[in-house]
Amino acid sequence: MATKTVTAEIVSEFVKSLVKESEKNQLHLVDHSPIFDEPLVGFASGDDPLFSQYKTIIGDFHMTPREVMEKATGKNPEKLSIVSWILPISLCTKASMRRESKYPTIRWSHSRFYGEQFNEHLRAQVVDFLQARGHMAVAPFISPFFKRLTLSNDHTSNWSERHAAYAAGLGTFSLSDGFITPKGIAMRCGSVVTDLDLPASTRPYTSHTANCAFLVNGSCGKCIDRCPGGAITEKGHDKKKCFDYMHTELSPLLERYGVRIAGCGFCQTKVPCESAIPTGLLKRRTSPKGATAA
Ligand code: B12
Repeated sequence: MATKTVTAEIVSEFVKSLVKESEKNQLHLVDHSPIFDEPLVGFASGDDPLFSQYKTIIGDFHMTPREVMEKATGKNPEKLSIVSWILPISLCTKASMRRESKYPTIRWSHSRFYGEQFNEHLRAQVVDFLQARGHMAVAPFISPFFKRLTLSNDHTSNWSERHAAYAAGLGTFSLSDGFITPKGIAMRCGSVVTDLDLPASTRPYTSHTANCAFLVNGSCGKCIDRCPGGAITEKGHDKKKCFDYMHTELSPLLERYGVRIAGCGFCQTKVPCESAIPTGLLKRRTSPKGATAA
């Protein structure tokens, strides 16, 4: 039974205050500056039909919020909501990447490695915050049933944080597969499923690729040249090439930077969508080229 009314604003403020105040959100082996800037927070209904559509778009293995809650608690509450957040990479880290073209900087790699540790902490803290107030809450990504899957050429999972963020009105996909938000594509994201009845955020787009200037009107495509692994073409993003580049070419960085995964991030920096939706390019009257991201 809920003991206190928890509103969307309270949840949003909780996420923002942790990002602002947590020592875990720091590049503690570089200069103690924040890994992430102020987050965006959005909400979706757990019964949004999009989540059933993801079974076709992604695969039958992708869990709906009801399946997540049922699997984690054995219960099927009347209401379900998703809290989703976007953690924009700091300006200083993005600036460091703009000067590079082959190897990510230590700031980027530590933002990938320690930033995801902070993101996991944030998921756990949001779950604790909601449970302490009498609500059910589950963070799929840090649950024992979360799975990454490698299916022939496809790298996927049974809970896609970006598809949750799409449902919560926070952005759309791009030619590189990256997720373009009002604070840009250079970000990490996370989510929690809860039995709270939170008002769903508006989705200010009509297609899942509406923020990508290449896919809308062919006026961009900068991520194609930025990708050091040749994984992005006019046809889209080759996940195997992307994975292989990160895990072979970039492996010497692991020891040098003291991380277990270095990330990459060239498709997310020095591109027009790096820190914002590229509205100027989206308004251009050119015709769409190449792939649809479907
Ligand atoms: C597996 C994985 C990978 C794989 C595959 C990535 C991929 N595109 O799926 C590999 C190893 C290649 C990879 C690479 C990277 N990753 Co990664 N990865 C994941 C992981 C663990 C699962 C992704 C997943 O489930 N994908 C599901 C598939 C289906 O997604 P998709 O193929 O991109 O989806 C397409 C279709 O669904 C399509 N679509 C078609 N029709 C429709 C219709 C509708 C309505 C909708 C909504 C969509 C849709 O749209 C999408 C784009 O084409 C997530 C964490 C998580 N649990 O979400 C992180 C995650 C995706 N990775 C992330 C990052 C940052 C990276 C890297 C930049 C590395 C780095 N850290 O430096 C690179 C490049 C990412 C990229 N360009 O996509 C971030 C995303 C950041 C962003 N801005 O988008 C995530 C979300 C981690 C996080 N917690 O923030 N990653």
